[in-house]
Amino acid sequence: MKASIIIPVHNEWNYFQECLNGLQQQTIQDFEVIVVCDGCDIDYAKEIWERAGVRSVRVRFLEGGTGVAAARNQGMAVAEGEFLLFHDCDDYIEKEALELLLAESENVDVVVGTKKYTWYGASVLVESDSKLLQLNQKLQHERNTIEDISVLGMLIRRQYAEREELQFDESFLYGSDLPFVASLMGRTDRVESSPKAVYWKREHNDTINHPSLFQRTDRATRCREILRAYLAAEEQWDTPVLREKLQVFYKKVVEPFYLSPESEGKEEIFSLAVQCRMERETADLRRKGKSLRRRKRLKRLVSLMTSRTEMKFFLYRKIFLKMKVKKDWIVYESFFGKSYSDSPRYIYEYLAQHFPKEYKHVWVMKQKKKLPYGGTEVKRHSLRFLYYMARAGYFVFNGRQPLYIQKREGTVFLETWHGTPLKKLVFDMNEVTMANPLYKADVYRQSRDWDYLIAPNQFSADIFARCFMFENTMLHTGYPRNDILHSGQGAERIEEIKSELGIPRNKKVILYAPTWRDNEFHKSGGWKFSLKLDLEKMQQALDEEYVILLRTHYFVVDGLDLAPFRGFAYDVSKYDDIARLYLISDILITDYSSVFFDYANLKRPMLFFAYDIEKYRDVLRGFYIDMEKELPGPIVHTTEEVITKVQNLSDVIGQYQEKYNVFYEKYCNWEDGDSTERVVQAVFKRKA
Ligand code: C2G
Repeated sequence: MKASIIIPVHNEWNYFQECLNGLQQQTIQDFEVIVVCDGCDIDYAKEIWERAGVRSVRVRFLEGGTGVAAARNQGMAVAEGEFLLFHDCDDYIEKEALELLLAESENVDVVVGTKKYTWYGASVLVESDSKLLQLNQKLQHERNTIEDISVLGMLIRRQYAEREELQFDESFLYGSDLPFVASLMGRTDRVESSPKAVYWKREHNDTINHPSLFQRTDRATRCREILRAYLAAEEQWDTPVLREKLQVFYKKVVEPFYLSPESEGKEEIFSLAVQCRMERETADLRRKGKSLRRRKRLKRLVSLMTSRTEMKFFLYRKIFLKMKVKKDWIVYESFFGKSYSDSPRYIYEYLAQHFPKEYKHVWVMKQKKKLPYGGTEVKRHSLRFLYYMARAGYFVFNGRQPLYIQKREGTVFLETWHGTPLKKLVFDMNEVTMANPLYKADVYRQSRDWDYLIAPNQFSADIFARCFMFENTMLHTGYPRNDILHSGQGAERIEEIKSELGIPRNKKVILYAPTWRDNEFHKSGGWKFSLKLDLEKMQQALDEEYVILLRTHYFVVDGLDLAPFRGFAYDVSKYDDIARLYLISDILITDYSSVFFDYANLKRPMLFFAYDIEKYRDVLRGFYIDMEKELPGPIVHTTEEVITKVQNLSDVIGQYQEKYNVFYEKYCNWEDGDSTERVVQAVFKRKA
């Protein structure tokens, strides 16, 4: 048998299946697998193994081991393969990895492959575009310290390891790889490399529930372990590489640790650094420490005087947050200030109409706008924004607040959110393919501040509680934003909106409102959108009877050039409130946007132009519902299909009548035109 693959498992199942899939796909299957359960449920490990279907190889499950080092030693003790390969249970290897390593193994003791870091599973990296690959690359450049030296991705001749009695030092929590690799490399010249054999080391995107060992190790422990590991390693391996990488580690990790206010363990770390012959650097740091800190303070002072941003945040922290909270001030924000819309708008209008004198209303708005009822406007992140955010008694937001906001004791946060979830959210997401791989940890921090969260239906209430790990008050009220769909369908209102938009009154209206794609973003910020509907064909076929309104998602910054389709296609992306567009539309075309849950309140026909459904569902997000089964309208993939369905609308309506009724019952039955009132009564009790 060519190889023994040793996998310690420590109750961390998130990526284990993927790890086993990687093994199952190896182009050479002449290996055994030794799974060492380090305090984990061995039966569950066996179950996942069965599921992965790694049929052609022998597997053994061992119980015991405390810590990675002990588990690996245990695995080594029973290994029977000619070579050893250590593999963590949350990583995966490319399918030729073993074959490529073995190809270089004749007459050598160690074959070194390539270890790369990734935030994504194999399917995402293969399928997705260059953006994710760029993010991966960036991460690799950020590393390259001595911490990075590890046994992962190496093929080791078992006889050699046994002859040299190589063992992982079990006194380490985190740093046992370094001395092990040093002994391995220091005692033989018979080393080859196989750069194309790739081992993917996986970063965990859920640092709240499933942090990796690296992510949960604090800086003091990191410093202590790695310096101690260096001491053990330099005795074994005479190479300048160790020293160079130690210097990088010192600069990147030890120095910032020393300069940070965390105080525990600094002396111990300094004395370890001195033992590592970093006396000069340590003396420098000690000497400079005080002056460095003074200089840092001075620098802060200068930037306070010269930078408006610094000054703004200084005032926020030191002055505004110390002023009294005003119970009757309310700050509203909808889609990050991009529009005056959604549930915050309707809550505002209700409060302004019913309690005209009792509140001061402040709206976060990106562009200047004349607000009804005399609300005050502020720009997101501006000084005035910080002032009101420090003092308001209520926040009514439909999205996430900036991370720097500190909610005061006595402030009530009403989070309205902005849609019934179709696409998986936060802690329900498996892969995080958006620009920020640590999105889950950020949302977790933000949602700790939410006191109330509005659910449009029971389905959402269940999901929100789980996906946000939300434990405060869920409001089972329906969305205030949809009240207008029950009360505002009068012909007059429709005429009014049509003339506001300059659309002919004698034509029927198609509204096309797609969502955004997580991975299609610009480097400079904002998301991309490319129109896949062929407007020329649409115009030719439908111009007589219809006009089409195109509305991109609020994240999208790419403009639409509709000049050639004047009189037929209208760009309504900047129009404040989509609910008013629903009211004038005869058909909705969308994809994976939550807009269809709201539109269903009108019981009007819908088409789902889901040209990239496989990628969206299987790679980017994953869905909560089975689209094919539940949607109250047909899924179409081409412009031709869209046209045919529009031309045969009465057939579509007939075919989907039953599904529509079921859908309506499940997602719209809380919404009856009085959601706003219910929300206000629950949250603004003191006044209402
Ligand atoms: N929206 C819009 N125009 C679009 C798409 C969306 O005005 N072309 C508005 C709608 O009010 C919609 C909301 O933005 O309900 C959310 O948009 P989604 O496309 O569903 O996407 P996202 O912002 O990712 O929110 O639980 C809901 C999810 O969070 C989805």
